[in-house]
Amino acid sequence: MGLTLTEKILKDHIVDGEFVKGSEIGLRIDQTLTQDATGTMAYLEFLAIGIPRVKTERSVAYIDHNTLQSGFENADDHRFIGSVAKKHGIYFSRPGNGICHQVHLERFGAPGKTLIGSDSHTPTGGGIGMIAIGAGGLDVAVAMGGGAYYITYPKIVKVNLTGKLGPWSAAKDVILEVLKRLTVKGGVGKVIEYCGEGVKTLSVPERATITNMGAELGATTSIFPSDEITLEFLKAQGRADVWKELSADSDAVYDEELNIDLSAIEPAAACPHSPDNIKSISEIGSMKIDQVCIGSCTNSSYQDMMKVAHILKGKTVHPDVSLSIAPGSKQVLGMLAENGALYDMIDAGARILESACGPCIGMGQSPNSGGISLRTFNRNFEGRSGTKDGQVYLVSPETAAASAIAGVLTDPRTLGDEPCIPTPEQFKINDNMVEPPASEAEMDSVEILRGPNIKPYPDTAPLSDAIECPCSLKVGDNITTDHIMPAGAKILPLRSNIPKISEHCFAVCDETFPERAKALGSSIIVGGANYGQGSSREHAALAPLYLGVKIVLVKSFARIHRSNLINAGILPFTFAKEADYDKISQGDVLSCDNLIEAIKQGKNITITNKTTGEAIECVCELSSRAKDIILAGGLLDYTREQLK
Ligand code: MIC
Ligand code: SF4
Repeated sequence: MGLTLTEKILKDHIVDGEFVKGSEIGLRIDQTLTQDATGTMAYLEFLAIGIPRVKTERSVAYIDHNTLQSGFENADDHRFIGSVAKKHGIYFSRPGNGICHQVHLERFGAPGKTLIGSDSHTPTGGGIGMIAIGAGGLDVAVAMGGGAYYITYPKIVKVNLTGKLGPWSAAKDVILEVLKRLTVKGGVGKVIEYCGEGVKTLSVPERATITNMGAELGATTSIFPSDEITLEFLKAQGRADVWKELSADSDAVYDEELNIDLSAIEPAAACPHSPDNIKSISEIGSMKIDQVCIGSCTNSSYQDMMKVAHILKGKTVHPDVSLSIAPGSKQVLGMLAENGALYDMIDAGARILESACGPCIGMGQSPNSGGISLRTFNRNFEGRSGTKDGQVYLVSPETAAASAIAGVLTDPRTLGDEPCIPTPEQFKINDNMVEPPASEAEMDSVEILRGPNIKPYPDTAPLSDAIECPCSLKVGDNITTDHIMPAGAKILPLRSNIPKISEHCFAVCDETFPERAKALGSSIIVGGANYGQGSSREHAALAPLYLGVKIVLVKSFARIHRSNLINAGILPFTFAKEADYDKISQGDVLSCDNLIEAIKQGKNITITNKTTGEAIECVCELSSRAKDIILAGGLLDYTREQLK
C-alpha cells in the first residue's frame, strides 16, 4: 500500500511510538521558529531546561509581533531574545526583517523537513512540502534542546484540486472555500494534504496562503507536494540545493477526501466573527467600508503586493477609507521599493506599515467604533482588532485593494484584465538582518540581557489527589485564545510577565474573572466545544495556571491549547455526556478525588457538583507521556526530571 506525503515525512522523523492512527508519536524536529510574543517565555523555558546549545539543524528567533514600542517592555524583550539567541546557537531575525512565516518560507524552510514554531501559523511551511506545526513555547523549547515533539498520529485528508483559478479569484478564496466546507473545528486531529492536477497551477506563495490558514480549520498542519514550482521558488531564493521532489504515492490511502474545482472558486469573505462564516462577495453586496488592511503572514508575499500595487496604480484610496499595507518581509518591501510598486501604493494614499504582524494582532490600526474593516489576514475573532464592536471581514488582497478604491466591498472581477505576475527569476537576497549565533568558543562570554518586566515562569506543583473548588467561569462554544488571553497593543507588552498579563485573562468575556479566580485561590473553568481554538499562545494556559485554575472541563478542545494546558499541569477534562454541560452553573462547588490513580489508569473521573448534588462523568484521555507530565505538574518539571 502506498504512502501519503504526510506519512512519508512522519516516517522519516518518528523517534517514539507506533505508526498507528490515533496513537501518540514523537517526532525528531529539524527546525524551530519562535516569534517575540511567545518567544520570551519560550526562551525562559529553554534556559530553565538548561541545555547549552540548540540541537536542531536550524532554529530561528523572529521579532515581528510586538514591534510597537510604546514603553520599554517590548524593546527589553527583543534584547533578551537576541542575547539568548546569540548565546545558545539560534539565528536572530531582527525587527524589520519581516513576519516569521514569510521570512522562514523565503530563507530557511526546506521540503521534507520538520519544523515546529511557537505560533499557530507555522504550517505556512507546508507550502514548500514541510511538515510544519504550531506548538506551545515549551514544546519548542524542548525541541530546541533535542527532545521529540509529540502529536497524535493524524487522520489525513486529501484535497483533490482540479482546474485552474479564474481571473481575480485567489488562493485566499480557495482556503475560504475549504473553511466553508470543513468549519473551524473540521481539521482537528487531521493533516490536510493537497493533491491533484490543480496543484501545479498554484505558485508557492499561493500554496503558502492555503497552508497558513489551515490553522483556522484546527488542523495539525497542511501540506503541498514539492515539485518543479517549489524548485523554481527555491532557485529564485538562491536555495535550489535544499529542494527535493516529494509527493504522495499514487495508491496512497486517505481517511477523507474533498474535491475542489479551482475554476469554480469565486471571490469570497469570512464575515464577522469567525473565519468559517463564508459568503461570496456578490452575496454580501456592495457594503460600505471604513478600513482596509493588507498584509499578515497569510497574504503579504511579493506577488500579493504586486497585484495590490497594480490595482492602486494611478488611483486614489476612497476618502472614507483608511488603507494600510504591511509587506511581509524586508525582501518583499525592498523589491517593491526598487521596482516602483511602492511608489504606486504611496501615491494612491496607502499608509505603509513596517514588515511585521501589526494590525493582525491588534498592534495599531484598530478600526473606528463599529467600523467595517476588510483585512487580508487569517482571523476575525471578536475584539482581536482592538475595537470591541469592529466588524472584520477576511478577504483576498485583490478584493481588498479593489474595495479600498471603491469605498464599498467590490468584486475584483469588475476590474478588467488581471495582471500576470510570475515568480521573479531572482528574489533580492540580503540576509543582513539575520544575526548568526556566537560560535561555541565565544558563547560563554555572551551575557543574557533581562529587562525588569521579564518575570519567571509561574509556580507549579505535582498533581493533587483531590480537588474541590468552585467553577469560576462558564463559557460557551468556540472560545478562542483571543478570548482567554487577549493580545493587542496594551496587553502584548506584558507577555513576559505572567502575574501582570493574567489581570486581562478572559477580559473579552468577563472582566471580573481574574479578580474572582485569584480570590478563590483555586477553581475550575467550564466551556463548550472547540475550546481554545486559534493561537498557540501558552499564555492562555499560563495565566489560568497563575490564577489557580486546576481543571478546564469542556465539550471538546482545540489541539494546541489542550497541549498547552497539559504542559502547564492543568487537567483537560471533557464531558462524557455533552448534555452534562447544563449541570454546572458558574459558582457551583465541584469536587473530585482519587485523581492520581484515575489518571494513571486512564479511567473516567466523576465530578460531584456539591451545590446541586449531581454527578458528572468526565473523560481525561492522555498518552502515557502526557500522564507523566500532568502528574509531575507540567512539562517543565517533567523535562527537568527526565534530564536528571
Ligand atoms: C496570532 O495570530 O494569534 C498570533 C499572535 O500569531 C499567535 C501567537 C501569539 O499569540 O503570540 C498564534 O497564532 O499562535
Ligand atoms: Fe502575525 Fe497575524 Fe500571522 Fe499571527 S496571524 S503570525 S499575528 S501576521
